[in-house]
Amino acid sequence: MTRRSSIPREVGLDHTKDVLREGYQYIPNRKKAFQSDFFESRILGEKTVFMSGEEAAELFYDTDKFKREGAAPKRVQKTLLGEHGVQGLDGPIHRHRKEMLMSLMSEERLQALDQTIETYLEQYIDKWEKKKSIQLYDEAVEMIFQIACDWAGIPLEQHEIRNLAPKTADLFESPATIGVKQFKGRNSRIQLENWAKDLIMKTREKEIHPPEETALYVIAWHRDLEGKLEDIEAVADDLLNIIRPMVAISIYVTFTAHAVIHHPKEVEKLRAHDDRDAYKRFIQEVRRFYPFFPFNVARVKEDFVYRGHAFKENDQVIFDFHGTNNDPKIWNNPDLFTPDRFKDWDGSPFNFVPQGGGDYLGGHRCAGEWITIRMMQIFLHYFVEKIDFEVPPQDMSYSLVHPPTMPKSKIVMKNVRWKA
Ligand code: HEM
Ligand code: MYR
Repeated sequence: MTRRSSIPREVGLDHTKDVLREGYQYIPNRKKAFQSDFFESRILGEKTVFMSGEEAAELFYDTDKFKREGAAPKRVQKTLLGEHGVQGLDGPIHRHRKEMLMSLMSEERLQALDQTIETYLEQYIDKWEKKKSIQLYDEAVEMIFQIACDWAGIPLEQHEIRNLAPKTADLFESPATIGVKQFKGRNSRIQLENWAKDLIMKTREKEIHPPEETALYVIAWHRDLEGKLEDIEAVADDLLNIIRPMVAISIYVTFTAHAVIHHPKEVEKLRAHDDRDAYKRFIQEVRRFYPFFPFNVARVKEDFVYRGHAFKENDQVIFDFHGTNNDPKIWNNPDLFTPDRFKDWDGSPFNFVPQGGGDYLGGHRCAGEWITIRMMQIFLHYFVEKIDFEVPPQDMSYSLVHPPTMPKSKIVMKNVRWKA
């Protein structure tokens, strides 16, 4: 007897164009139309199961069912991720490399990072005071690139900052583009991989001496499961897997400012000082509410049946981060910005997934989630308690189509000054 699949199917030959046209909304639109968290369609010439919501997250992060080898599209590997980093690994090799990355996230190292962030923020605010206005996103990219390198034990020459900071931003700005922007992203990756390899070689040859606790040291000296120094291509990608996404926090910094500007009542609650978790809740709500990473892709490891649907080895599946964070079955009034909703959040690893879900070591959940939250909290604290600024007329709207998105004006702040 054959079981009928309970997963609706979108008719038509290929829907890649619809994914490009609808962006963050492609999956949520069909989820609504089909009244189903799971549906089948075809993109990039392949049958694909799309899934969204809490049950879908639990399935997607089941590493017995799905793998990442050969999952990411080439245009994403050649820009955002690299071809040899931790994102494309499975099983014991993945865990071994992920343990190395997670070892960089100890409370001590996070505290050191907090300090570094504050030092740079203070320098930049002194600089901003001397200018009429600043564009927050571009300032954040340049500042956080230096913060990331400083924290990671990477020596930087002054001229490298202006060259390499925007190239790092190209990596996450280009994966979903075609034409000139895609070409630029690929070129920036080639240059940054050469830079990373050079740093690792110089560390191994003791030409430079990053402190033992830093990312550069740990990554350069990491050994594989057979005890050999890791392949340089692999660890260069993983060094960039620290620097690049730290710089990508610039997008969240920009959305944090957007939220501060648009929700003065919520900002007043932060200033009330009677509730230490209020900052964290505000940041969690920024990560839930604003679109960033739209979805991710995996492949079926071995045949299995779920909801009557036969998942076949190597079939493509796509899980919807943004739609899960805005799922009305999980969140009341998801389109309202309401930090207090996090007072009652159950902490599930499957219903709030701005940086992926599931397990850090056993799965592919983002290694930098704690860094992201802490860095955003520090920026928020400065926006709310340390500086004053004016907001000149500008277009702060953001598209829900092209990932990653951000406010069109990149947030212009005028007359930035320290609070008296
Ligand atoms: C993986 C988002 C910041 C390092 C991921 C994933 C997402 C994500 C969606 C994939 C989860 C999956 O595959 O299912 C973000 C966002 C960030 C951010 C929106 C905000 C800017 C960071 C930071 C770091 C980092 C600051 C490091 C310092 C990584 C690494 C992985 C990853 C190494 C791969 C994990 C693995 O494959 O096991 N991130 N991330 N990310 N992220 Fe982040
Ligand atoms: C990072 O640098 O790892 C964090 C932020 C990256 C955001 C990139 C968003 C666009 C990616 C589209 C990917 C589609 C994957 C199939």
